[in-house]
Amino acid sequence: MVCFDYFIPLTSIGYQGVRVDRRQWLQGMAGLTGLVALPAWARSGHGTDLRGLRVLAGTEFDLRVTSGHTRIDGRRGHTVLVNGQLPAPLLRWREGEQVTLRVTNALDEPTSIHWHGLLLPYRMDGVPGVSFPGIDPGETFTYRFPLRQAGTYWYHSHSGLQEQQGHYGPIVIEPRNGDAVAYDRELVIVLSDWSFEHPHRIFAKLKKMSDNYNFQQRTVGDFIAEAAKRGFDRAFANRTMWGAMRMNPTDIADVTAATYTYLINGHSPGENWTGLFALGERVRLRLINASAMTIFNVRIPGLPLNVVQADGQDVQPIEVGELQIGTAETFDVLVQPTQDRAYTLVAETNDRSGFARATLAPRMGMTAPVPPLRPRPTLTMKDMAMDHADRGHGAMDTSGKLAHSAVGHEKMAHAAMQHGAMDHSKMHHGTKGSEALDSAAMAASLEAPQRHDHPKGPGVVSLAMNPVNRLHEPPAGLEDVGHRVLVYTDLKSLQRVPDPRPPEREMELHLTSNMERYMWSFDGRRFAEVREPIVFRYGERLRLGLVNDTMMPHPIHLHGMFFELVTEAPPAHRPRKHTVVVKPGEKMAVDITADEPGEWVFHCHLLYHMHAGMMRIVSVRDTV
Ligand SMILES: [Cu+2]
Repeated sequence: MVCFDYFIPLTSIGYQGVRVDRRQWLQGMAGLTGLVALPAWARSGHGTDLRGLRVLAGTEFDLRVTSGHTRIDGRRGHTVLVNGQLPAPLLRWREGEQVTLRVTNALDEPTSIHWHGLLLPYRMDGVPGVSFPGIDPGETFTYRFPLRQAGTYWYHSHSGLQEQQGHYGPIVIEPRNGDAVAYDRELVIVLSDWSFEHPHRIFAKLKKMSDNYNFQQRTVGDFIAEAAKRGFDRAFANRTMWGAMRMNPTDIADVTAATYTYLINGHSPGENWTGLFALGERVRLRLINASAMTIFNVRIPGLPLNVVQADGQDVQPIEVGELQIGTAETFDVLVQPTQDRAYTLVAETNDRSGFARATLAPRMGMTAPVPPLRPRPTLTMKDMAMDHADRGHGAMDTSGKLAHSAVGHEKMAHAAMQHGAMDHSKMHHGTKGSEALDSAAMAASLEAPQRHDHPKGPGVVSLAMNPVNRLHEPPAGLEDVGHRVLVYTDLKSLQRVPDPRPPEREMELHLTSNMERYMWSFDGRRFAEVREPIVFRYGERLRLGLVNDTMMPHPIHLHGMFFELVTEAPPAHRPRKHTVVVKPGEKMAVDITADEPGEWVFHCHLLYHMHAGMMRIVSVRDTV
């Protein structure tokens, strides 16, 4: 289904409402070489600075990385810019072409660009020290690679913490053989998190006190409310349990609205970036989460979201009222506004400390109500992989017995959580015969216990005792929102995946942490402590198990290759992704075809988790 009535919404001043036929536009682009600047696609209520999306199209590009200042909500902040833009320019490419990008570093520190989600020779992947040396100040590095795929992607610095300061931009690659999705207009929506604090300062604060930015600790008032709802005993038991484990059930996000302003296309909620539509149009929103640390829940009150693509890959359309977009993920959704009114796109952070906001409207200057932040979610026993019952909503609500048992076995929980020394056999003995052993737990205890063969030590404070697959569960806080929420098991590849073979080999990797010391790692070892890479044999089909021993969700990203989420979907139609959010206490698996030789990084896409050590090298080679 090829859609030729597509047009480019040139909504900047002087171009508003101009329709451009897609073929004309593409022909126009084909004739241009070098740097092509089109008018911004978008504008904000404030207009005129360096923010918003500027499009660069063609096959040759010059990108210049500079440091600068920009005003957000009237306050001046220090930024890292590409061609003077925040976000970096929207790169518009065409599948099958070869692109050349000369990236010049005008910073006084090294920089780099990583092309997130793109299949390319590893020397072009842009990770300093792994795939290339990085780009020193004053130097130009030329990236050159063929475009072997289509879809929505993005790019960002892989040097230091530059990404937090604005060094990220969107990529749209037009399919060579027509789009599977028919639409009339597209709007690219880049979500990000901005801080006036320097990222090194944020990191230093997190090291000192990991819940530094958590201003949402529970209060006496919360306790009274909980006691009124569930009874004093259960409320008290719940408190005591969390206290005994020295953990905080409101610890959903490390960095919050206490320091962040959440941006859409570089604009704060108050600046209200606005995208235009004409009534009845099918509008394709290309949602990109380019934030450093933030997972967003996205909805447009009054408009269902028809999800058509995930991480650049077409999926069988699925209509939802809301979706969660993890850091570094992309989702394309179709919406079709039929009323002559404005709609608010609200991207609430998963801890509900703040939100990003934009407006879709038939005319500039219109607004719609912004829904208030919903109550924040709290962690459950399931997030600690301690809930044996397959609960529907909120472990504590349906398994009070477990709460009591955890309190009763305070020492055990304390030992396991604080020192990480306790192994599973002990854990199972500890609970056996206690009043906590309900039938579900009994069933669980008959299964093989979760193995933890990795080193433990100070970097491993918690072990997932009974991790479960949670791909079918809505993310925390979206269990009871009254509309359908996208879950990973909803995603089914539209096209057949290139390699649906069953895996020949399995391996398992644990996501580990000591949150209090802000240590994040894989298998208990930080990146700096690991010499040897994870080896994939070239051409092999591999199942990689991911066990989240921590109480936070981690968006896990593999460079250079897609993987398929192992779901109930037929193997040929499992979703192909470059990034997957692994929930707390979750055990899940992805299948990988190791057909891209070279050295690739594999890491958590929460910037400060990666920086703290949650990263590994994957080496795809002929010999092991
Ligand atoms: Cu992480």
